[in-house]
Amino acid sequence: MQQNEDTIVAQATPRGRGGIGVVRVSGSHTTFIAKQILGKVPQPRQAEYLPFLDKNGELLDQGIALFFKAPNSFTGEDILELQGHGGPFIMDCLIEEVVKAGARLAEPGEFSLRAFLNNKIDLTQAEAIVDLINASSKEAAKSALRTLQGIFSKNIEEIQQELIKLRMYVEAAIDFPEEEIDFLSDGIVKGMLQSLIDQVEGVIAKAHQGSLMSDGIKVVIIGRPNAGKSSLLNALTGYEAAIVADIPGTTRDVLREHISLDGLLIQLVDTAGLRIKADLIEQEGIKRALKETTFADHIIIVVDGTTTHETDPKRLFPEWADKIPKETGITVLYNKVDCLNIPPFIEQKENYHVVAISAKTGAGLLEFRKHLKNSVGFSENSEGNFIARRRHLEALAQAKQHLLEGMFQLQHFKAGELLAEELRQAQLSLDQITGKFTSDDLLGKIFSEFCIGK
Ligand SMILES: Nc1nc2c(ncn2[C@@H]2O[C@H](COP(=O)(O)OP(=O)(O)OP(=O)(O)O)[C@@H](O)[C@H]2O)c(=O)[nH]1
Ligand SMILES: [Mg+2]
Repeated sequence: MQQNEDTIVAQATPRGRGGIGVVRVSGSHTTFIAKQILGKVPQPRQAEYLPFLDKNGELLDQGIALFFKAPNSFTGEDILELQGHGGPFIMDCLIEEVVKAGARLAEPGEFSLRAFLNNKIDLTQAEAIVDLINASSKEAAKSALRTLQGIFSKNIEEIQQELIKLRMYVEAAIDFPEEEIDFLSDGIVKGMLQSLIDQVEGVIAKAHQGSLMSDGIKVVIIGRPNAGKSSLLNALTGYEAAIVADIPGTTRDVLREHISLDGLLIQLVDTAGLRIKADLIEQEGIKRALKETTFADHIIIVVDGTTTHETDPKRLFPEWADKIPKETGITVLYNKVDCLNIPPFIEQKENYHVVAISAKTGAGLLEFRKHLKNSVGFSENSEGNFIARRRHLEALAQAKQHLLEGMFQLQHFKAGELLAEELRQAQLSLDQITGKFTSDDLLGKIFSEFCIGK
């Protein structure tokens, strides 16, 4: 375990006034700093009530000091926690003294980065810390905790163990060319490979749920002016987030709201109504609206049922519908059923759904919410899920792709060498998830998302 020469300090509690505020110090100068500020190094893991002193021995504050001796600490280094009174001024003075004693201010996520570099936690666990802190629902918090406990990593490691076994088997076959064909034809390799593919698919399903809770999805609402887009936004958020008026062209800017549907995190985007005749500002709004759709996971096209029976996106928006990426889900929201005297309904079409509701009265809204969850594959049962991110899903998808390619090489060409290479690549992809093999760039990106003091 490496004690970092460079000793870091940061406030671990949020800034502002509170009963207590915690300053955290980590690195090899920690004991020296403890002696400077407390006059002693506290017994490891024993809370001591001590005065906090400045350089001239004057009292700054007094509170609880906790010392964790390396390697038995969060970062794996010596850690000192000073729990003082939580006022911004006192906290700043305390941090200043720690800096004078030889520490420097920590970068965002630096404590967690050190924990990772010292093998205290792996990458999925480091990310789960952020997800737990940011969790906005019970389901998300539970899933983040499962990842933090290492359940996600354990799933990945189990797959890796089997992958290593299979690689050894295949490499052995290559080393004995006269027996290679037998080796590869005896069904064992195929069986092991298939089982690996099934396991990766299983983890992908659970990770997908998890990523819906941490990264969430982006849902963009578009349609003609006055169709009821802003009314829908308000109905889903439950408050008057957007101005609603019967004047076409009311919304000109892009409006964003975050909602959670039973743990599914959604960024909802309301946009300017699409029409040809628009003034300059509205034209800019329309341009922005269309730009939003290119990054959407799901698009809701709101149609005013009192003006048309048309629900086919291609006929509604011939100039634009073709540009929607194929993988983006589309729901046509047939709005204002209250004026049509028909009940709400859901109908599945070839590559989109039609959902009829009234954004004004709320009729059909419950079914629409359910439909939204279903259409992105979100299940309410979060048991066994772990929080995961898009980057994990991408790595898992890559691993699966290599395994499938390996299967192809095996079945069609009995190509042992190519199979071995695909297996090796699959392993590299999985290594990226836990951080065994991760570029510095990626590490920098991951830890910079943390806030200071974590
Ligand atoms: N009867 C009825 N009226 C609705 C419904 N939804 C919206 N409206 C009305 O339709 C008008 C336009 O609603 P908005 O939500 O502002 O429409 P919009 O699509 O955001 O319009 P722009 O921002 O101009 O593009 C308002 O007068 C709403 O009260 C509905 O389900 N039933
Ligand atoms: Mg609007």
